[in-house]
Amino acid sequence: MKVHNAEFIISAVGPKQYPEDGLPEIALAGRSNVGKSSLINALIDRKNLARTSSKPGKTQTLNYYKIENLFYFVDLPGYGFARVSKTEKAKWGKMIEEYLGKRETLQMVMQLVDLRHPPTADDIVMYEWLQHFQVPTMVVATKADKISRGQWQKHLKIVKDTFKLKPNTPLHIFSSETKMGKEEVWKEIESHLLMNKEIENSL
Ligand SMILES: Nc1nc2c(ncn2[C@@H]2O[C@H](COP(=O)(O)OP(=O)(O)OP(=O)(O)O)[C@@H](O)[C@H]2O)c(=O)[nH]1
Ligand SMILES: [Mg+2]
Repeated sequence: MKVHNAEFIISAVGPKQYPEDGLPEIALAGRSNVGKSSLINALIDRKNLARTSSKPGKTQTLNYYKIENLFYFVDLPGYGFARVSKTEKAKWGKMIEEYLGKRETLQMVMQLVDLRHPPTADDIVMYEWLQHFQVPTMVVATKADKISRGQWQKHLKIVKDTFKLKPNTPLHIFSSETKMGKEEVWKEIESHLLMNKEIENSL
């Protein structure tokens, strides 16, 4: 999908601030610094619409980006950042659970992992939680440019095995740096959005 219109809507801290227009939402989950905001920017061909940072844990809110007036990307705050207080962690948990567990317009979660490393304990908890609540999930293994092509399959297998990935969970390799995997990820998003009849004609 070639995106012509993408705009930042709101940094929400709770349900009262979520948009009310009923458009479908694709959320991005993953460890802090894994590349969630970078992936949004890569998909929509914008350098810095979704704010990225070299300081992990920067995104502490749910950031809504409206794409072509068709759907939202929701950039979720990253987890697993060690230097966050207990209170902050509890606040994060409540916010995420409230969103992932109750948001009716949520269509799919893109769970990001770093292709270089096996998914962490936090990653596994998140994946299992999503499966338990039957949230459609796709896994994106990113930062692929940081390892050589010959290593990709080996690392993908580690991701698959560590998650005990369900056969119906798509897994894609990606790089925000080289844009590798962009088409495949878009295809996956589009096929999820197509399940929503109202947008079928607009894509
Ligand atoms: N080489 C390479 N670097 C990447 C890639 N994706 C992200 N990065 C870098 O990783 C760092 C973190 O990226 P972000 O997109 O800000 O990560 P995030 O998941 O949004 O992090 P939080 O907002 O803290 O949760 C930045 O310095 C990015 O430039 C990638 O595919 N390849
Ligand atoms: Mg971010």
